Amino acid sequence: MALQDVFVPDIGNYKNVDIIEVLVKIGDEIKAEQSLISLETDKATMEVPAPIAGIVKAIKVKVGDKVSQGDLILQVETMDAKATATPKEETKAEAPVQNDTPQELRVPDIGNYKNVNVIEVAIKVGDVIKKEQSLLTLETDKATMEVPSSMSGTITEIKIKAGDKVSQGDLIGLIKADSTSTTVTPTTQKQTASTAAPSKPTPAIPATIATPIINNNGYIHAGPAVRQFARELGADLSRIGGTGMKGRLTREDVVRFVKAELTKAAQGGGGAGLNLLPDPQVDFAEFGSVKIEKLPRIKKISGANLYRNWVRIPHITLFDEADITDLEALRKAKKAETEQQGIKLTPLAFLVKVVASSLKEYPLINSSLSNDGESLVHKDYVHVGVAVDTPNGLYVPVIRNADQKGILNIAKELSELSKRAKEGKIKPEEMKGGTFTISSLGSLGSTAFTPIINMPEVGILGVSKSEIKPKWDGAEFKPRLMLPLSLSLDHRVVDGAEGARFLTFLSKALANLSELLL
Ligand code: CAO
Repeated sequence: MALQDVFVPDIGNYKNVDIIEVLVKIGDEIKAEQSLISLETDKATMEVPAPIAGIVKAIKVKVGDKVSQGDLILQVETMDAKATATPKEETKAEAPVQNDTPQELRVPDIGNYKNVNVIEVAIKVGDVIKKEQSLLTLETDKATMEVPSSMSGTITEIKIKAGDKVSQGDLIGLIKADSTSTTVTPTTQKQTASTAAPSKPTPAIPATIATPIINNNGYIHAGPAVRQFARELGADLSRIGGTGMKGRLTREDVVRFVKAELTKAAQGGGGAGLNLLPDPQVDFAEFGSVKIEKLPRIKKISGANLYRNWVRIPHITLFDEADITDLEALRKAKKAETEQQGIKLTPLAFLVKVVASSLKEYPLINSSLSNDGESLVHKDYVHVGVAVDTPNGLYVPVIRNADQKGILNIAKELSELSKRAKEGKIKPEEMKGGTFTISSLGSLGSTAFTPIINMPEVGILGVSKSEIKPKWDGAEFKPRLMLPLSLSLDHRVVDGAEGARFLTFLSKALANLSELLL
């Protein structure tokens, strides 16, 4: 390990360039290529990446300093020497053009890059924008660049969408230039955004929230590293107020914003606005001796999923009993024979088959909500997940195309999958792609329960222990084996009436299995 000086590299012809952000602090462990400082000239914003990996031992510059090539930035205790990196550059557009008729906005000189990914289009038709306001964000494997507008005016047409690839000179859109607007400096973007779109004023900053949450109305002043960091955390930059030099968004702003959101969520607030009381903080040892045991990993993962599913999905649960007297007679008749083939034939295999066939009749219950919640995704396949209780927690392996398989094949697959799940040998891909889940507590007991839907599925069938009950056949009471069913549905997708029709169909199909099989 050695202490190594890191200098400002070749930054073109620029001299005495403003440092607008210092992205590391003493003690940080940095990687080669990680951004160290952001520089801003009147033409471009650049980030200076680390030429080597190591630990930051001293920082020789601060925000507001002016630097040129060769100036000392910081000292790093090296761990791994890497090739020298070149600065990343956010290129800005060329000189303004003003005209009364719509003008073309084109991709300016973006260095040697070609076919660069458009990751964000920051404008829409009708937007009134200011010169230097960001139009697009481009991303190469080396840098993220913002393309600012070369003039003020009203956007009349957009020719590019996120996901497109662009090169210098490509048409971004058309703008009706605003002849009355004057040049706006690129660094006053918050002011720019609010004056540019007076119909959408920037909301007041709530005094109670540590991180100002604002709507930037388009132009977000943040460097590539901060954008990348925010993307990794899923933080929406347009909701974060920049506290850096000239209103620039810093890494700390993102961290503060995410912390504030997490705190709100933990307190039951957050987007859901539940405004719950905080959890009770109980010292259990006060009431007797206790032992503390860490939750197993799978329990933590499935717990977080169950919690989200319970809170986010409006569940409706319907209960019914299916007469499985004939089904059980058939199962018992076949049991010895199938055992010789090494197959354990339990009621669950019949259930998987009958549920899969019923889902073909009621495809809504086999559907999912699209990610944006605006559409339904209908699936042509039926993959049934089965909840398996294991010493490590709950696993849900999936039986694919269960509607097309015979009961014996399903029984074989089921015992093989549940055996491997219980041994912790199930693969993640064997638990993906389910369209509906069955959770059977039949071998264990219980008369009914409220199963939690496995998002993004919209239904789950809970099965409890079958029991012989007296059933009136119109002339006399007969002993019938009744199987309790508990069907939970996502009420956003399936109404109770459709759910009841599905459950009745399923119960009848279980009672008249021979009809279904024929
Ligand atoms: N009613 C009465 N008996 C039942 C039954 C039911 N609904 N379902 C199964 N049984 C019987 C079986 O017939 C078998 O008896 P025989 O050996 O006499 O035939 C016995 O119970 C044991 O069955 P099994 O558990 O070996 O097999 P299975 O196919 O019923 O279940 C599996 C497999 C993997 C689903 C089960 O082992 C399991 O893990 N269940 C728990 C699921 C769970 O925890 N769900 C979550 C609930 S919410 O947290």
